[in-house]
Amino acid sequence: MASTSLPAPIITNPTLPSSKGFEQKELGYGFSDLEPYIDTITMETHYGKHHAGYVRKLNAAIEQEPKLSGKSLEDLLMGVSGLPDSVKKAVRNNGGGHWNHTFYWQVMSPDANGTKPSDELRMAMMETFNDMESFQEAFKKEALGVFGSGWAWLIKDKDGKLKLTGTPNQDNPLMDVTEERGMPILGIDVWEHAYYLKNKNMRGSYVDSFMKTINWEFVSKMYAS
Ligand code: MN3
Repeated sequence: MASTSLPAPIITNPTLPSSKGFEQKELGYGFSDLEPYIDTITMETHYGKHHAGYVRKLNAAIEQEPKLSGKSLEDLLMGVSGLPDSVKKAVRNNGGGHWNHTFYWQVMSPDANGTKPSDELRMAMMETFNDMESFQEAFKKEALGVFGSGWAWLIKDKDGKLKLTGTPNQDNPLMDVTEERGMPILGIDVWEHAYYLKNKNMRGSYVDSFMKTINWEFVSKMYAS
């Protein structure tokens, strides 16, 4: 049975809709800036078509249930099991899609090289994974283990412990329909649309490339929040 309690820690910067509904944040870097790790066409399509589509469909669902308007995206996701049946599935899929992609674009950075986990995060990672190499192996294994479309996450659970987990489709660990709940601090999209143009069916080579784009300053910030 899905738990109704909120995951702790609660997000400190909720994603609020404007008068026009939810909007995509600017990417913050160019479509070609993650080359050679993530290719330009994938970024362009992924941000401009896939992510934009989730936002459009999320807003269309909220319009059908005006009492949900004005709620933060995190509130909607943390209470998704209790939403009206008319919009539950649409909010789960498209609200999840909007949150997950907004997060994913920030995890990656063209300036990732040289960023490092904060001392606090490094200690927590050592405690859970022993060393960075073992973490990378475990993270890759989690990403490869997601069957079909979904995401792999590093989360901070309600006791502050780090954990790896995977979710199907656009689910994420904030949702009250998810088994392993917690605050995502790192996440990778393993839908084929995230890598197929460049890596074809080689998810592992995409995961290796993705690892080189991780902005550890962002991950550390999420861990501290
Ligand atoms: Mn995607």
